[in-house]
This record gives sequence, structure tokens and C-alpha cells, in this order.
Amino acid sequence: MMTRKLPIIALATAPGKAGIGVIRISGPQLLPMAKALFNKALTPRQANLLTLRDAQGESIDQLLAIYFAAPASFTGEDVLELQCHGGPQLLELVMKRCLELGKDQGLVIAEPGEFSLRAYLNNKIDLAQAEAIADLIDAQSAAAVRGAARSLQGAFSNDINSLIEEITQLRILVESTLDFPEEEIEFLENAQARERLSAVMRKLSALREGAKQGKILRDGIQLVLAGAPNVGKSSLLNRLAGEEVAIVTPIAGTTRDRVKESITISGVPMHIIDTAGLRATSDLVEAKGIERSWEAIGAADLVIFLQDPSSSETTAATEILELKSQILKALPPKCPVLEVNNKSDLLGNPISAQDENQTLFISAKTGQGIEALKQKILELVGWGGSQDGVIVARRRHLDCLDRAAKHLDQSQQFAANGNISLELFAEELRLAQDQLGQITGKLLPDDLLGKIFSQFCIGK
Ligand SMILES: Nc1nc2c(ncn2[C@@H]2O[C@H](COP(=O)(O)OP(=O)(O)OP(=O)(O)O)[C@@H](O)[C@H]2O)c(=O)[nH]1
Ligand SMILES: [Mg+2]
Repeated sequence: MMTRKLPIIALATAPGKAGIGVIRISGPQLLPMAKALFNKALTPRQANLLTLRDAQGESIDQLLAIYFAAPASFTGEDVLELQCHGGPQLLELVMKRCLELGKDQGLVIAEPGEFSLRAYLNNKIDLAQAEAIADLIDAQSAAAVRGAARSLQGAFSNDINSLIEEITQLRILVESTLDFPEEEIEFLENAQARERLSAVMRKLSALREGAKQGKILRDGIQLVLAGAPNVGKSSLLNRLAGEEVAIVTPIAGTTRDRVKESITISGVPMHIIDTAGLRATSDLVEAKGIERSWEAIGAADLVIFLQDPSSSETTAATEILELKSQILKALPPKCPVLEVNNKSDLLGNPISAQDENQTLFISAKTGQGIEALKQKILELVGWGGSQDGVIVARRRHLDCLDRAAKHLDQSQQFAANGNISLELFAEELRLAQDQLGQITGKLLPDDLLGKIFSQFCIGK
């Protein structure tokens, strides 16, 4: 996939019935193919109304063809976009006819992400922008759309590039001094190397914070509702979702399987997972369900440990403590647990929304405390509250930023008094820069590139 230069074709719009369906072709030299398809020269960058005919000369579709000559196209190659009528069978026929007539030029069906990959390889976009295209299409909320659009326009890449540039300047200074070891201390003072490094580190830290927010916007939060049977987990799911997604009954052990529902809270996508109540059971089906509850807890970003202080059965404090310690053991690293008391409507005296242990009181039945719960959820997952300027980011970006930060920390230590080594200082700067470069795709190993683009869907 990485090296082929053959022309490629794919349906660019979603499969299924629609007003129109767009087929996209990209290749080094498409004019002969366009001629073969329509028997007519196409005016570049203009809508050409044409008829595509089968081998017998019968019309398949009347369509709009737009031809973009290289390099002024999405991929940087010649691109031909065919806007056909949007019937799945019709589009099949158009594809088939194109493949027939493009055979001599070697026309093949595109692999997932291959259009974006070509755009990247031809320097039309960098890697972070290519990823932003996929993220824009997959965006789960309006805020995620805006974040992806910002990345696509280069906001994220610009920040990364300016950081790389500042590190480069610092490296140039250091490396020009390396030949004069006796001047090392003096150099650090004169060039204000430490101050400049600190400034770079501050910028990187702000970027990491923004990227963390961006990751939340892109992927959302896996929010798991866990607890003993009958505490109201399914009722809470229904309340948050605003509809009856899960079955609710007074019988303990109602939920047997995970029930998932995606919502947004203040624009942040939340994937809420209701689970089977945790208890010892001899029922085989329920036991399987509980096994799945534990799996969900093990993959959570946030667990709500729901309790029912109104019930005499489940309130045995030792049981709650035991369950809590089991949950804490099952959590992924750094995953917070929020303890929430449900059924506050059954607790006689008016209670405040939060007790001294910071436990929230809610009622899934009346809706009391739900707004406060939502705010608490956002706070716990590290959502900063504002979507202004947030760009979408991926795990891959966060990992690169984290590694870059570690290298800058190291370089700072090699510049510290009593431990000065300009050579190591410069080397750590270089390593930090490599990590940043991987985000935009400079210095990225080929196999990684293939992996990233193969996760795109066909036609992108
Ligand atoms: N009064 C009151 N009853 C509630 C509240 N939330 C849930 N219930 C009731 O508690 C019972 C159990 O609710 P569920 O939502 O099924 O509880 P669950 O935790 O999902 O139970 P399992 O699926 O068995 O683990 C039902 O009869 C609900 O109507 C609440 O806030 N107030
Ligand atoms: Mg339930």
C-alpha cells in the first residue's frame, strides 16, 4: 500500500440510498481514463454534465464529473470526482464500468485511508491533519467537530511546529558550543539556555493539557455504573439517557448484561455502561453478567459506585466496604471512582446534595441531584469546561507529547548546576524533538504510518 502509484477508485460517500453518491478516482495521470470514460475532454475544476455508458453504449447514469489536475487536488495527484445518483446498485455499475475502462492504466479499488495517505505523502497535509479528517468524520459531538476542524486547518500542527522550531534554535546554540567544553557553564549563562528551555517546557505542558481535553472530545468517556443489585443503576442510566434504555424492576438481579448508551454532557461524549449488580450468585446467567460487570470496570475511564442508603439489605457497611475495595482493585490505573447515594427521595429528612465525605446524593426517580452529578463527572474526568480553542487529539498524540516532556525534563537535569553535560543536554533535546515530529509525521517509521492509515475507512 505504501508505495503503489496505481490509480485508485472508491465510493467517497456512505453506502446506501441517497440523493447522490460520489465516486472518487486518484492517480498520477487520469486524463486518458477520463477520455475513455466519457469520450470527451474535461474542463478542470468545473462541473461537467456527462453521460456514462456501458459497453453496449447504453446509458448507466447522467452525472457531474469534476476533474482536478495535479498537484492542485486533495491527494496532490490527478483526481476525478463523479457525482452520480445515489443508488447502491447504480453506483456498483458505475464503479464496474470505471474499473473496466481504467484497466489499461491499472485502476484498482482503494485501500482504507489511501486517499488521505497520498495527500500526506504528497505533502498536501501532515499526519495530524490527516488524522483530523478521520476524526472530523467520526466526531461524536458538535464540539468534537469544531475541534477536528481546527486540527485540520493546522492549529495543532502549528503549535507543534513552533515548539520544534524553538528546540531547534536551542540545539543550534548548544551544538555550536560543543567543541569548546571549557565554556559549557558560561554558555548556559550567556545563551540563557535554561530560561529558554523552561519556556519551551511551559508551552509543551499547556499543549499536553489541551491535547488531554482533545482526547476526551474525540473518544469520549467510558462511564461505568457499578454497585450491588437494586441500588438503581439502570434507573440512573435511564435518567441520564432521558429514555427507558434498560429494564428496571424491584427484583434484585434484573440487569444480566451490559447495557450501553451514548450521550453528551456539555458537549463531551459519554458512553454510559449499566452493569449487572455485583453479588455472589449461583445463577449461571447472572454470574456471567457479573463477570462482564468486572470487565467493564476494568476498562472504565470513570466508575460510579452507586449505593442505596435507604435499603436495609444492602447497607451493611462492611459489605459496602468490601465491594468498594474489590472495585478499587479491578480499576485501570488512574481511573477515579465516584461514590453516589441514590434514592435520596426515600430518606426522610431533607438532605444536602453532598455529605461530609463528598458522597453525592441523587434520586434517579425524581431527578434530584442529577445536574450536580453531571458536573462532578466532568470535573473528575478532567474536562476543563471550555471548548474554546480545543483541538481533537488521539492517544498517539498524548503518548508522543508525554515522551517529549520526559526528554525535556532529562535535558533540564543535564543543564543543572553540578551536573552539566552539554552533550547529553543536546541529545535529550533532539529526542524530544523527534517525538514532536512523530505527531506531524516527520520522522515516523513506515510501519506505523501504514497502521495509522489502515484504520481509516475506505474512500477517505
Ligand atoms: N424511590 C426510588 N426508587 C428508585 C430510585 N432508583 C431506583 N429505584 C427503584 O429501585 C428498584 C431497582 O432499580 P434498578 O434501576 O432496576 O436497580 P439496578 O441497580 O439496576 O438493579 P440490578 O439490575 O438488579 O442490579 C426499582 O424498583 C426502581 O424503581 C430512586 O431514586 N428512588
Ligand atoms: Mg439494573
